[in-house]
Amino acid sequence: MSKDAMKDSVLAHLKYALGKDAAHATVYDWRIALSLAVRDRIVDPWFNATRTVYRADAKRVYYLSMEFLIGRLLEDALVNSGAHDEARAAFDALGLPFEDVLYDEPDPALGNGGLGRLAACFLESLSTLGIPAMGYGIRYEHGLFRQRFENGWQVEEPETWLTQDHVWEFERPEAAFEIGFGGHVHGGEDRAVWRPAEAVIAQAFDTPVIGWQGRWANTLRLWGALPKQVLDLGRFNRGDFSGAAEPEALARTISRVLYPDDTTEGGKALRLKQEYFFTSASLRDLLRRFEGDHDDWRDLPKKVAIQLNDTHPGIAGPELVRLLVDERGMAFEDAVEVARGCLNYTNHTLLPEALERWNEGLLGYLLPRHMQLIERIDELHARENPKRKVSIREHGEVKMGDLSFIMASKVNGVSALHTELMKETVFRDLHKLHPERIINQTNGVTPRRWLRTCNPALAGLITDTIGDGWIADAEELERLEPHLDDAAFLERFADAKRANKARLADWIGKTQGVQLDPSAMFDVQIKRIHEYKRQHLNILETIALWQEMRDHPDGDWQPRVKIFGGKAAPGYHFAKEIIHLINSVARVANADPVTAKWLKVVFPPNYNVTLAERLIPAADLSEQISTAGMEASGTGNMKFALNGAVTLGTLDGANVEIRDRVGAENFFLFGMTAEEVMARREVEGHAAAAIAADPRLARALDALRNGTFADGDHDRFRGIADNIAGPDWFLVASDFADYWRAGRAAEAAFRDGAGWNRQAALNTARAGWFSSDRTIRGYARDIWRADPPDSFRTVAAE
Ligand code: NBG
Repeated sequence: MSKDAMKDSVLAHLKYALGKDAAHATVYDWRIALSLAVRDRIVDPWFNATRTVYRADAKRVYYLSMEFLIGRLLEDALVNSGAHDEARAAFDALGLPFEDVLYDEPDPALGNGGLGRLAACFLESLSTLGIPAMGYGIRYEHGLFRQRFENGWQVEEPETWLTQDHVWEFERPEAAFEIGFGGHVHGGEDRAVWRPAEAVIAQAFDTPVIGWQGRWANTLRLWGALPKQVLDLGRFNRGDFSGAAEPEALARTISRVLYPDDTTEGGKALRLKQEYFFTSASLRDLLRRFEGDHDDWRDLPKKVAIQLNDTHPGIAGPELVRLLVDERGMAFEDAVEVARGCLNYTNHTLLPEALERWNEGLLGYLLPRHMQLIERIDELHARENPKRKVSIREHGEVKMGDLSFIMASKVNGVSALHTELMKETVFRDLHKLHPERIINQTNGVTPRRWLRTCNPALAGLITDTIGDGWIADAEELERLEPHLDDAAFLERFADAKRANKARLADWIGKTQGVQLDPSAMFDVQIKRIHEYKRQHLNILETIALWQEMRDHPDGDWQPRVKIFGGKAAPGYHFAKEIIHLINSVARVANADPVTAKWLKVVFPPNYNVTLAERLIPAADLSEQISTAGMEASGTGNMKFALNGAVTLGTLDGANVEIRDRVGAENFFLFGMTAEEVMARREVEGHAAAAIAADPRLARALDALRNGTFADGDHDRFRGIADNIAGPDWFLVASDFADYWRAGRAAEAAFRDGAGWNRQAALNTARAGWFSSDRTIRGYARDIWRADPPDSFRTVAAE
C-alpha cells in the first residue's frame, strides 16, 4: 500500500466510520481511523489462515490462559503488516503527530506480569510461524488496577480500557455457551446429569493476531460473561428496580476484574468461577469445531493440543472428561485417555503460596460433577500406579498442580533451572512415577515488539549492518559479532543507546519532574514488587551508595540513575512498604545538593507493557536480583539483553542461560546459588551474622530506623529493617556484600566506555536464542506435534 492509499483509507474511515471531518478530528479520532485502516489489512490474511486450516484439517493448538498482557495493538499491527512506514508518511503528509496517535491507545492490562506477557508473545510467535492456534481467555472489563502514588504510597484505581472504542475485537454473539454453577448431579457414574443451580452466558470476542510480514493471523478469543436474562421483569414490574437488574450484575462480575495478584491464591469463589467459566467455554468451543468435521472422539488428540498456562485452567481435565462422558457417551477411562492425549500443562512458579488448591467443600458446591470426576481420576491414577505416595486430594483440598500433572501428556518448566527444581520439589513424587513427563521449554520474547518496534534506533542499525533477516530469525543477530571489532559500528551502537536515553530523560523530566543526565548509567529494575524479586536489596544498596557519596563529596563517583517500575498486589502490605521506601529515598536523595549530580532515583508509576517499551531500550544495566531458586524464569531479563543492556544478576531462572550465552565476562554475577540459599536458610542467625560482618549494610539499615527517609519518624520503615535483620527468608542481608561488590564492578566497567559498549553489543548479538519463536518451535516439536500447514508459504504469496 502506498502512502496515498493509506492516507485515503484513514480519511475514509474518519469520515464514514467516525463521522468526523479532518478539520475537527481529535487525536483519538485519528487513532481509531488509522486502526480501522490497518485492521482492513489484517482481515484477509486472517480469513486465509482460517480457511487454510479447515482445508488442511490441520491440528490446532489451543492456549488457555487467565491472562494475556497484549499491550497496545496498533503499532504492533502496523509493523507486522508492513504498513508502518506508509502510515507514518501519511501522517506526516497530513501534518499530524504520529507518535502521539500511537501513544493515545490505552494499554489493555489483561494480566499481572510475566505469565500474561509470555502468553501474548507466544500468540505473536504462533502467527509468525504459521502454526494454527487460538488463544482463549477472559475479556476483563477492568484489567490490572492503575497505579498512582500519593505521598509515595501506592494507590489503586480501576483500569477502564473499554470506555473507549476497542476496534481490534469482533463481537461474536453466535459463539456463546451457557456455563453452569452449583446444583445437583443425577444418575449413575457414567452419563450423569448435572443440573446447575445458576448459569451465565459466555460470549466470544475475537481479536486477530497478525504475525510478522502479515503472512498469517491466529485468533485470540476472549470470553465475556453475560446474564441469561438481562432483566427480571417480574421484579421490575413490582417496583423493585435495583433487584430487577441483579441477574445482570451477578453474571457480569465474572468477567469484571482481573485478580490483581500473580503469586498468592485469593481463594475466592469468584476466582474459581472465572477459571471454570473460561475453561468450559473454550473446551466446548473447540469440541464443537472438531465435531463439525469428525465423528470419532478418539481422534481428538490428533487434531487438538491444549496448553494449560499454569493451573488456572486446571479444571480442564475433569471438564473435558465430563463433556466426553456425560454429554457424548464415552466410557470414563477412554475419556481420561483422550483428555490426557490433548492436555499439557506449564508450571510457572515454585512458590508454595502460589500453587493453587481448592477447598473440596467449595469445589463440590460450585462444581459437584467435577468433584466426583476428580475423585475418580484420583482413584484411577492410584490403581494405575500402585506405588504412588501422593494423592490429588490432601487435607480437604484439591491440589490443582497435581491434577494438571496427572491429566497432562507433558508438563513443562520455563527455564532449565526451574525445570530441574520442579523435579526435585513440587512434583518430586509424580516425577518418579512419570519420569518422561516433565520437560523444559525456556521462555522467550518476541523480537518484533521487543526490539524491532520498541527500539527503532537499534533495530535500524542492526538491519543496516546484517540485513533484516533477524526479525524473523533472531538467531541471525549472531552475525553482528564480527562487527564488534569495528569501532565505527560500536560508535553507532552507542549513539543508538544515547538517543534512547535522551528520549527517556526527556519523558521523565516532563512526567516526573526529575532531570536526568543521559550520560549517567541507567540502571533499571522493572517487574512486580515482591520480596523474592528483592527491590529492597536494590534500594538498600542505593542508600549505602548515597551515604558513601556524602562521606566523600570529593570522590570521583560514577553518575547513576536507579529506575524502578512495578505494582504491588493491593493486599501485599510488605510490597507496598517497599514502594513507599523507594519513593521516600528518591525524595530525599534527589533533593540532596551533595549527591544529586551523581545519584537519582526515579519510579514512574503504573508500570505496564507500554512503560516497559519506553524503559528497556534506554537501560544500561538490567537488575535481575531475585533470591536464587525463586524466579521461575523471568522474561524481562531477556528483553534487556536483546536491547543491549548488561545484566547484574543472580544465578536464578533464565539468568543462568542468559549468562551461558552472552558469556560470563559480559554479565555481572553475584549472590548465592539456589543450593547455597537452601543451606543458608538452615543457619541460625544468618542475617545477624551478615550484618555484623558488613558495616556498610548495618549503616544502611540504621538509616531505615533513624527516620532519615521518614522526616524523623523512627518507626516508618522499621518493618522492613526488622525483616531483613530477622527472618530474612529472601537473604537480602546475606547477599548484600556481594551485590555491592558487583555493582561497583559494573560501574567501573561502564566508565570504560568502549569496553562497556562492546559488552552491551555482545548481549544483543547473543540474545537471539531468547526469541519466543525458538520457544514455540520447542513446544510444537516436543509437546503439541503441530506444524504450519504445507500451504503456509503459498498462502503468503496469495
Ligand atoms: C511467572 C514467573 C516468571 C516467569 C513467568 C513466565 C507466574 C505465576 N509466574 O519468572 O514468576 O518468567 O511466569 O513463565 O506469574
